[in-house]
Amino acid sequence: MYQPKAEDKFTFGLWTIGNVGRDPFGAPVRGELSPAEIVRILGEVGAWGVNFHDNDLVPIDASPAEADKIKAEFKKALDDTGVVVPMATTNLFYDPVFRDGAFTSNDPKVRAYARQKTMRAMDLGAEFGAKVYVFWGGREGTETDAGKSALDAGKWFREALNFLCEYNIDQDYGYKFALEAKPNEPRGDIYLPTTGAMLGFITTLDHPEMVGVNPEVAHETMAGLNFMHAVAQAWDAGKLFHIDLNDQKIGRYDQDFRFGAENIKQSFFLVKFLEDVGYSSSRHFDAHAYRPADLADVKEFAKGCMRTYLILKEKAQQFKEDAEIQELLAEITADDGSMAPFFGKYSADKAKALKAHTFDRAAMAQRGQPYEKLDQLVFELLMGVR
Ligand code: GLT
Ligand code: MN
Ligand code: MN
Repeated sequence: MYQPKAEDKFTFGLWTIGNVGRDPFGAPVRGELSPAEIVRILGEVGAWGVNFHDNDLVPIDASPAEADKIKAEFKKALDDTGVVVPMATTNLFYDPVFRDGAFTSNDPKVRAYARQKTMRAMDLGAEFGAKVYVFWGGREGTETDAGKSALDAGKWFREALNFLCEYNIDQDYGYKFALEAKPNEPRGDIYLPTTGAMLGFITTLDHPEMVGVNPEVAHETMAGLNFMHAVAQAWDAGKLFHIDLNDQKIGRYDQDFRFGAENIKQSFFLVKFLEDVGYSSSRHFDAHAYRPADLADVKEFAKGCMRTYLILKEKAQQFKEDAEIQELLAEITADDGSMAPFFGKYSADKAKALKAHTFDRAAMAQRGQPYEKLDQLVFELLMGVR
């Protein structure tokens, strides 16, 4: 039971399984794994896919011969295990050149270099069949607003994305771009800090149909927001191209914990949402093992992410089949149809009729909702006592 299958589309980044446990206060605690080794681990634990930044696969200073060797080994591991590459992205944050951002750096040379690096990374992703291309602007922000115009930064970011959309068309790569928001870290403030901000920004692009979002649990939660609500808005807009699943305590640094490690109920509502609407793109775990973990425990971390998702998926099914829960829901959402003439599209007659209608406000205000009872039932369902 709870064995991952290909149709679950569970994916991990090279940087997640390969995370060496470095943090701002401490050196790596785990050894480096080659991309091919990571693919074999993913095959072993039953994941469907692997995603990468350009430099997770090919180090930034690799010679062409070194790059060819790494790519050949990676390709062999993919072929041996059946692991696929659904998503690729660019590392526009690690190298010192990006100290003041990439597409929004004040230095035009850096802005141009960021475009060049991204086009090359798109080539690399396409070579391995990636169809989703993620943009996480980790360094696109400021510590002080004294020296950078937020308006210019927005224009530069828009122009870069427009340029790269055209490159996508030119090369016939068929990528869907997925913008990933984060409120802060590593910058003091990152531009377009929420999924909602990204959704608004997308409508200003030349090819809005090509661009969607990649919301991450940890990032909305850092800002104290309800992640599932952001996901629902993205879904409603037809923009949920990818999702980064992990977990996080509110208000902390970006913890990227194992999916479901922190907030079981929120994770349940998220899985329930994704399953109810029929989300069918990658379920990507952008998480890493706790720093004390060794390699054996890293594998437990990866298995745990997928197993938790599948357990919560089963709970979502139980929620649907639970008679008492469904009865309560029917009561909560009851509709006798008497208001139907006032809903739907506007017409002058409808407006006139609604204005003339008499509501018994006091009686309406008397009606409570049994959310306490329902929520307790959800809790008991999740605890396995129903
Ligand atoms: C980095 C970041 C993630 C992004 C990755 C894609 S890199 O690990 O913390 O949230 O999704 O660039
Ligand atoms: Mn994160
Ligand atoms: Mn992420």
